[in-house]
Formats: sequence, C-alpha cells, structure tokens
Amino acid sequence: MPSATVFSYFEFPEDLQLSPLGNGNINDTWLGTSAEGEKVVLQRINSTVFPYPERIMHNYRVVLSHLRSKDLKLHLPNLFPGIDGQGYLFDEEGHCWRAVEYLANTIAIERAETPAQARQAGSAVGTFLCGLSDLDPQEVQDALPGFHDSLSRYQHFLSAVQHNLAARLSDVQAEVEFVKREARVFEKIQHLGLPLRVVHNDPKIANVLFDQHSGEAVALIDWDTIQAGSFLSDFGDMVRSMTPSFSEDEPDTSKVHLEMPLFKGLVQGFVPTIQAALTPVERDNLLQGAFWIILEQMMRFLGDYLNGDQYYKVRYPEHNLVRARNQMALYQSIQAQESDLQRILTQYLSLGAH
Ligand code: GN1
Ligand code: MG
Repeated sequence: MPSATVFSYFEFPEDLQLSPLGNGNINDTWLGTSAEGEKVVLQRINSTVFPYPERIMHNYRVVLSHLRSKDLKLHLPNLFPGIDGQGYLFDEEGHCWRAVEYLANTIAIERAETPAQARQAGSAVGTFLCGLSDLDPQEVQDALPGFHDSLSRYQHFLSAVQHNLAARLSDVQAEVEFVKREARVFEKIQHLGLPLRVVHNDPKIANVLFDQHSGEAVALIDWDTIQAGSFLSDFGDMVRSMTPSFSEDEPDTSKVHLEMPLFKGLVQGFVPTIQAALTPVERDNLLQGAFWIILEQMMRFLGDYLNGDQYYKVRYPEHNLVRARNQMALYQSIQAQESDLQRILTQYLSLGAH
C-alpha cells in the first residue's frame, strides 16, 4: 500500500479510499476514490521488470503530446504531475509510484466475446498506432531494452532449460521441444527487415477500455511498454488476446482456439485504421506477427515456470505452465487455420487499397 509520502507527493486527500483494480501481471494497481467521489488510478511499478521509470514517463509525455495534436477518437489518459512535475516517486522501500487519470464509465475485458468487441478493440489500437506512425522512433527511449527481441529471449529460454532452476523440466519436455521446433519464426521475423515504429508493445484486449453503455472502445491504456518496435508485434498481440475462445488463463487447452468471427471482427476494425501507414513488408507479413508473439508469449510463460515464477504474478504454482500450454494450443489453432486467416486479411487489405 502507498505510504503517506506517496499521498503527499500526488497531493491526494488523506481520506482517499483505495481498492485493487484490474488484473495486471506485473504492476500493482489501485483505484482511489475521494470523499467527493473523485477517482484516480494509482500504480506501483514493479522495478525489477521496469528499471527505468524516467524513460516510461518521458515516452508517456512524448506520445501524449503527439497524439493530442491530432483529433483522434480516443481518450488519452492524463498523468498526475506530482509536486515536482516529474510524475513519479520512489517511496521509502524503493517502490516507484505514479498516478493516472481514471476514465469513468469504462470497463476492461479479458477476451472478446463478440466480433463487435474485437472490431472496436482493433479499431482503437489501429487508430492509436496510425496516430504514432509519423512520430520519429528516436523521440522515444527504450523503457524495456530488447522487449520483443525474441532471438535474445530464446537464448534466455534455452539457458532457463539448461539451468532448470525450479526442477520442473521433466514436466515440460514436450512444450520445450515445441518452442525449439517453432523458434525459426523468430529468425524469419528478424530477416524481414521491418521498419522501426513507435508502438504500444502490449495492446492486449485487457488494455482497451470500453464505454460500459455504448460498448465503444474509448481508450488504449497501460503505456509502460511504449517504445520503438514493430506494427507486426502489436497486431500479433491483438490476435493473441482478441480472437481466442478463452482467455490466456484457461487451463483446458482442448477449449482454446482462434475463433474466426472474432478474427474477422479484429481485421475489420484494425485494417482500415492502419492501412495508410503500412509499408509493403508490413502489409504482407501481418499474420506472421501472430505466430511471433504467441510463440514468444508461450516461451516467456514457460521460461518463467522453469525459473520458479520470478517474473509474472501467479495465483497458483502451475499458473505459468497453464498459460504456456494455453498459448501453445492457440498457436496450433492458428497454424491449422493459417490459409483462411490470410485470405481474410488479404481481402480486407485489398478493400482499402481501391
Ligand atoms: C504482462 O502487465 P500486463 O498484464 O499488462 C506483460 C506483457 C504480456 C502480458 C501477458 C511488461 O502485461 O508483455 O504480454 O503480461 N508485460 C510486461 O498477459 O512484461
Ligand atoms: Mg502492461
């Protein structure tokens, strides 16, 4: 919980009531409500995962002012500047805190239940990315160096396998073999020579806020991972989180697959908003982003399981393994439907080209 120092830094009233908010896997988040009913989102940033909060804040401000200069149909949540204007504070225990505007009457969801939700989410992320497409990647800093450098992540994974820190390797031989077999996807991405873009890097559906009455997607939140990267990985993370039949926490893998109507919804929402900004290599390889990011995510969960759950919050001992198997099932489902998925993408991409 935040100390009195945090309260006075953000000039919060002493009677601000805090309750846990959201399901983030890394940071801790609270909703603060004052006696007058004013609300604020307060976050404790996990400094093991995010060692450079000043870079996060720099990126936040650059992106905010860039997007504010455009008339986007998205709400862009404000930062609380704090008493020194920096917007973040380290408390006595070394935890980093920051506060963000709360968006009233919005909800977050863990998976799309209808194609309309996938379409809304796809359009919100596409609008966000297209708005950033003319921002020079040099303007933002690496808040998480190598975040989607999957070749380097793969090396870390192999070393987790080798060290077998938590003595769990014997349970996961098949999954490890799967990652090794498919890892060529990472090479393939590397060789595409993708243009560097300013991207969100974590545009999962839980980071899209929907108006609770109209169902419209009104904001993309959780900007901590924004830095230079690729459109493909953002598209991949959307496929990963907006098209499955069940969320990444579902343990029964026989139930996990990509749902074609949700994929169609996503593409319908995303493609028209981003199309003008896509270069040919991005346009032609969008679907590879899904293979890339889902395999990377599987590998990250599995690697963390092997390391004894050091990175992701887990609610029970097998949680990371469940998530890894879930991602593997999703990957296989996408493999099985690849040509249909590509056909749909090509269809929507060519609609806009006329
Ligand atoms: C983490 O913190 P959260 O839940 O928004 C992770 C993402 C993963 C995601 C999987 C900094 O995001 O990369 O895709 O979990 N964030 C970081 O749900 O590692
Ligand atoms: Mg996040």
